[in-house]
Amino acid sequence: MKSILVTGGCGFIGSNFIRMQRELYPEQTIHNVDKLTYAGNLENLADLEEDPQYHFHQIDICDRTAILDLLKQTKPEAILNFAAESHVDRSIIDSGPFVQTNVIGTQVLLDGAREIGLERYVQISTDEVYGSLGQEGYFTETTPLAPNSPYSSSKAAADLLVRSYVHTFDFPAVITRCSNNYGPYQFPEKLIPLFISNAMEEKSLPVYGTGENVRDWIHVLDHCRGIDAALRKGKIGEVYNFGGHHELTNLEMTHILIDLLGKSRDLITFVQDRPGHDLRYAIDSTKAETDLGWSPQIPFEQGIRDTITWYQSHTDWVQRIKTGEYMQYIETQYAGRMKKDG
Ligand code: NAD
Ligand code: TDX
Repeated sequence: MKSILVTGGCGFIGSNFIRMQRELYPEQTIHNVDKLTYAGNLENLADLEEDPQYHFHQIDICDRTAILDLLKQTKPEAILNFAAESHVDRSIIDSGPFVQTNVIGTQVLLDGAREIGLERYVQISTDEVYGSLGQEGYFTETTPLAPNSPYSSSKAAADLLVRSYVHTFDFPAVITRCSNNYGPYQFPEKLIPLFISNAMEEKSLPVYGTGENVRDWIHVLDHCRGIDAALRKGKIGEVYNFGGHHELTNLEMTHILIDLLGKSRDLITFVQDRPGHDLRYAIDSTKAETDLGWSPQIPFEQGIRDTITWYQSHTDWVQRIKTGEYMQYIETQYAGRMKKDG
């Protein structure tokens, strides 16, 4: 492809995806559309600032006029929609921005894409749209949608909108649904970067409930490779699940981080549970493996060590985030939740 447009490219997964695209396809031009919310950080792609094939546009995907103008002006062959409000806990505090960006923003992109006759649209979705698993079983692409949080229901709404455009307008879209990502540039509100940076500062690690909830962890670059495969090899109208085949309880993950950092397990504090906390996510990615020739490549043991090393060597990046808005969020989210020390 000559030109692609990525939304949310200044966030965690989008910035890793753009960097990977520049390495894999040097001839390709990339337009990055990002509103720069609290989670968007120009520093994440500072290394591409001088790259003539990379163009940044500070635009809200909900701004219909600005999006349509940009699409007409740049005429990308594909759009990859990463832009979203992405943190479950924030969606519990206020679901407004989630409905706005995740649902309305997707609608604006779909309409704009139709107007310019786009060739390919990829909606970056999540395994959370399937709801929660018990101790057994896996999510497949045919698992019924049963989102439980305002975040996941806004993502499911967007998926259904995409599905309806495929069905009604023959719109050329695919949807990807991935499990929990970890890796460099993840905003330190999410479990892994929050716990790494807290532990590095000898601050407590707030484990929700009993820490028995299970997540299926995948390195962000494996997710990005899957999205690239879906973009180039995915069949229109199809959904592709990606997972890391690496399930851990939150407490197991916390112990791994503490041990690799050489810190004390006394830092763990069990706090009040997340309301509606999904018990377990686990992905069956057979379809992506069979149809896209994709499989995760980065062993968890290697990936998590590299991630810790990245945070240890990017303390400035973390410290620049840990100011005003961030500290206020941490106060709102964690003050008053303390249950008992463990
Ligand atoms: P993130 O919060 O790190 O980044 C989101 C980016 O979107 C930020 O750069 C932000 O500025 C931008 N953005 C937000 N609202 C916008 C708007 N209205 N207009 C333009 N830009 C806007 O999120 P992430 O973890 O990188 O997730 C990216 C996508 O992947 C999301 O759609 C998320 O649902 C999905 N996803 C994430 C995970 C995960 O584990 N993090 C797993 C599966 C799927
Ligand atoms: O302080 C914490 N304590 C804690 O116990 C935080 C921030 C999280 N947790 C738990 C909640 C979850 O069971 O850790 C687990 C992981 O939490 P998050 O990092 O917030 O991720 P999760 O809620 O699982 O959602 C993530 O994966 C799917 C992403 O944030 C979503 O964007 C993605 O769709």
